[in-house]
Amino acid sequence: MKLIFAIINNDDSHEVSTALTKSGFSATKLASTGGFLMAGNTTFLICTEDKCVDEAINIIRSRSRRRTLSVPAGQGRTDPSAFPSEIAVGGATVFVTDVERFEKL
Ligand code: 2BA
Repeated sequence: MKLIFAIINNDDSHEVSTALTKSGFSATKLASTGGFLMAGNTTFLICTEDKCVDEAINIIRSRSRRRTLSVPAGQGRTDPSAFPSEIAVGGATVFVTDVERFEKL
């Protein structure tokens, strides 16, 4: 079993969620905040069989758009003078980890 963490733009979250559910995946959505921009995003937790990981990631990839955001000077934790006025965010940021034990009690 694997656990997929997928950090998704809030604007894509509903579509990702619907597509995963339609394909039979169980997912938990957590409200999260990016450490750099301090803007809201959605973190999906998806526990699934090893053989299904690529299918889940393909669903996420196809529903997560890359966006260019204008960022006001001073936003984000860097030197404001070095901060770009535009920044590319997403599609999704995905981590996959092993699950030692999975039970529903
Ligand atoms: P944020 O941390 O708010 O980052 C938003 C975007 O700002 C990032 O987009 C990236 O383009 C830029 N960025 C982040 N940290 C930066 C830095 N130290 N210097 C310059 N630019 C920086 P994405 O890479 O697409 O990330 C979108 C969101 O995914 C992040 O929101 C964060 O919530 C999560 N994320 C990305 N990489 C991560 C990682 N290695 N570990 C944990 N969460 C991560």
